[in-house]
Amino acid sequence: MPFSRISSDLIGSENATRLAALQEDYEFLGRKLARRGLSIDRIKERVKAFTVAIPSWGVGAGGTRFARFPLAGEPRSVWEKLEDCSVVQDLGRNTPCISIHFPWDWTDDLKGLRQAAVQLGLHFGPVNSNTFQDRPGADLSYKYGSLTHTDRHVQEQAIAHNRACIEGGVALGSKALTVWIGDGTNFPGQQDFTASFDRYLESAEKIYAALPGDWTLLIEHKLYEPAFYSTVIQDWGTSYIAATHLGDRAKCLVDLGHHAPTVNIEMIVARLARFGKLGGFHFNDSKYGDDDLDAGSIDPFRLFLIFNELVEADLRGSGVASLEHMIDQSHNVTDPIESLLLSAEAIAGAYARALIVDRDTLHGAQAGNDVVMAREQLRTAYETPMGPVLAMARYECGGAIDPVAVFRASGYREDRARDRPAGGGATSAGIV
Ligand code: PSV
Ligand code: MN
Repeated sequence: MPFSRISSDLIGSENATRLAALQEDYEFLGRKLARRGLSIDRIKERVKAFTVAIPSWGVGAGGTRFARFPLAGEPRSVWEKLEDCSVVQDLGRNTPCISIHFPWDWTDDLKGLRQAAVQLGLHFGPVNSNTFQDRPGADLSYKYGSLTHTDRHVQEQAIAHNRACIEGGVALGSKALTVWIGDGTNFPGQQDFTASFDRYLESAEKIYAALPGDWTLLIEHKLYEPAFYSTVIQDWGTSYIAATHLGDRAKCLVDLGHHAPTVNIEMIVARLARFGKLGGFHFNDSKYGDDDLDAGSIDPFRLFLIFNELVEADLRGSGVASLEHMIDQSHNVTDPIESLLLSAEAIAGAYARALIVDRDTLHGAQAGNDVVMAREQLRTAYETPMGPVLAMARYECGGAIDPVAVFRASGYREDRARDRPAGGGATSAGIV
């Protein structure tokens, strides 16, 4: 399929109108950071090396359990999703990786899909399996569970699907499988908590055994939904137990929306990292539950505190450098491309701020119980506007200084609304 791209000429001409201002802001910030003993160029290089994966399902319009409002020009196939992902990458330059979801994105031409991705400067990250929905025509239903179902045949069907995801992922060059199950109960007494977790472990062992040697199994926990009374893999403790039970290549994936509203997620991150079980993230933001809002849009400070723990873990040598960073959002009322650009920027921005925390002063203040001074180190870093570093990193990598402005100027969405007429068949439930 011939792909539409944002022209580099447009990016160049739009950048030309903003470059002088960016240089001025970058130099000013550089002087400010230098007074704190920090090299802005060094931080910029670390930002350039940071990437976050885009969820294939995130480029289509999302929805709620009440409705989904389609977006004119949204992708209708995995190929068109790839096309939109390449726009995000071409403009933002920190999202070269796509996290795919099977069977939503299934195609018989996985080889062609991989080649197309390479042609667009993209590659595939963790594969997400889906046993939370019934597949049309499937023999058995997941209504009462999948990997933890009381019927061994349903369990086997769910295991086989995960094995197929691994095979598909191998064809795409992926190196990880993310397993999130919707299994749980709606009523007290509906299931035996212990027996259902035992069934999970039994199923997960079989999936783990099918992993290629260089693959990681990412276990994603979630407090509630679609089950409303109990969830089998409901929290990080359960996820940690499962990952420990399975082996070294099983790790925990933290989706920021999968916790009760006041839970201290940054502390969970510190714990998992300390014991080598942190595998990656699904970034998003929320106010009430698993809202799947844009990362950093509601509580950017929490995002910063999470990255602060990651930088600490990195300094301790906890092996967090190779984490799978992914976005998992549902864009119900925004253009997904714009949301993804801004989310990826917010995530990279949280990382950049975490990099400029004065660690020596912080650690000294912690050791001496100087509460105010410790707190001040985080606040000072958090309140430093790192926008010029992010924009300069993007610019130097060939991206747009102002990605959303260039996206709007390109007319990409209007063009896709014309050449992607609606009704071409959705490739996901749409409500994610
Ligand atoms: C579940 O809420 C989840 O976070 C899992 O990652 C799914 O795979 C994804 O959302 C898409 O529905
Ligand atoms: Mn998720």
